[in-house]
Amino acid sequence: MKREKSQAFFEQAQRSLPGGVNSPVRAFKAVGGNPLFIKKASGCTLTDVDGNQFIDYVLSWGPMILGHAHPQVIDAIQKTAALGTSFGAPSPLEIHLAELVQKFFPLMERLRFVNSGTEATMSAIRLARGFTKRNKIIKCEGGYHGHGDSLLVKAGSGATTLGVPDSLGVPPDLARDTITVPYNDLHTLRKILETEGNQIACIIIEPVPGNMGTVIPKDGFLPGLRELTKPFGTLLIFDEVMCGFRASAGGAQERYGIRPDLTCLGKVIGGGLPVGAFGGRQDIMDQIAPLGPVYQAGTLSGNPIAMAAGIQTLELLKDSAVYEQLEARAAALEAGIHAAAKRAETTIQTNRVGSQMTLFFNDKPVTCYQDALKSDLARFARFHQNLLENGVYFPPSQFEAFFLSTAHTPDDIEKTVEAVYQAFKNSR
Ligand code: KE4
Repeated sequence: MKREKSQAFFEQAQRSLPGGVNSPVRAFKAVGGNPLFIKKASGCTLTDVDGNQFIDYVLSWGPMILGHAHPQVIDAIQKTAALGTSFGAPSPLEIHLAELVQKFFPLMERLRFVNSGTEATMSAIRLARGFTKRNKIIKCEGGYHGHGDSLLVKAGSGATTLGVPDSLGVPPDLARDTITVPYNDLHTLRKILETEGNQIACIIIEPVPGNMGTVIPKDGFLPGLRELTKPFGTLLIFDEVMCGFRASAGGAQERYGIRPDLTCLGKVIGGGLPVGAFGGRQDIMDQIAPLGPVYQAGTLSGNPIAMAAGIQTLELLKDSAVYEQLEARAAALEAGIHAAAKRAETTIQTNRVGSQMTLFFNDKPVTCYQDALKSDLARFARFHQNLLENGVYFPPSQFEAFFLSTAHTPDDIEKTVEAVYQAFKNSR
């Protein structure tokens, strides 16, 4: 595979951008080799600057659920941009997207748009602290909620990938207020709440984690979590930035029938443009400025072009046939991966919820962060590089999820399964 142009861009990029990238996990550090620089994308295909084409399962880390450069989304962006790119004042587009989001997430009685998932979770925990007048928060080890200081404690995703789950620069006094528990472990959670529950503002959780790789909630875990928090007045925040629109159209809260107090969204709601959102119970959200004393703001929040991309994306996701197709394609890919593993006499695990999935090089089922850490990272690296050579683009980390879009065809799935089989064989 030719990589000269990507190599040249990577060398040039490192002279202005730390590590040559604008987000660490893109640097390919965990899988070796250097990142590919992308020229264009359409449907489920990425084309890099050397002209190599790949079937894409990163999909910009989730947002591109309709595939890249969907004609109706591009048209909405172009038409809106021609009317002005940013007003710094409210526009009807913000109401339109907010009301659309509420159709998928009706528990978000009030919501606020921001520009990233990080801003959404950072704002949500400040709100929880302001509403409860408590400082401590609980998160799961291996959970990733963006790079807000309080949340970079035993964080997953790129933080684990690069071996910095507890980032330098986070004041120890702040980190001390973040308690971590294992995912899928109600016993530990119960013990902590029983001893200090009345000091804990919130639990923030990926109800279906994707940042330790995808992990499936054990029966009873999410309902138990909800019930455990109530007596202590600890708020339950579902970070559905990734699993929203992936676990189901209404995310994990719809799939598992759980009523969180607050929800954070991102990725899909921007249709590939920078949008995040946090929202939930009106009595809590009314504490947000300008109504209440919890401050939160943003120059480009509710940006008209981003709103237009999100509106068009969610309008198209209202069609139930979309989710029937996503489920069928994701199930076919998962089955194909297991068939390829059997053929290649390779032991793997897969965890899939809806159109979000992870393939683990692991002898045992992965039910939490500690399980995920036992995966064979060297084998994953060789597998990933081999897949690339065979024209398939998986996330460059064992601690990430990959995704399906409505643009992936049965033929793409078939090609992917063959590439996976070759990569199993050649990565031994
Ligand atoms: P952003 O600030 O990256 O938009 O969202 C942060 C975030 C919050 N919550 C969850 C559950 C998330 O998965 C994320 C971001 N996901 C990572 C990929 N695992 C983004 C990719 C990256 O960091 O470059």
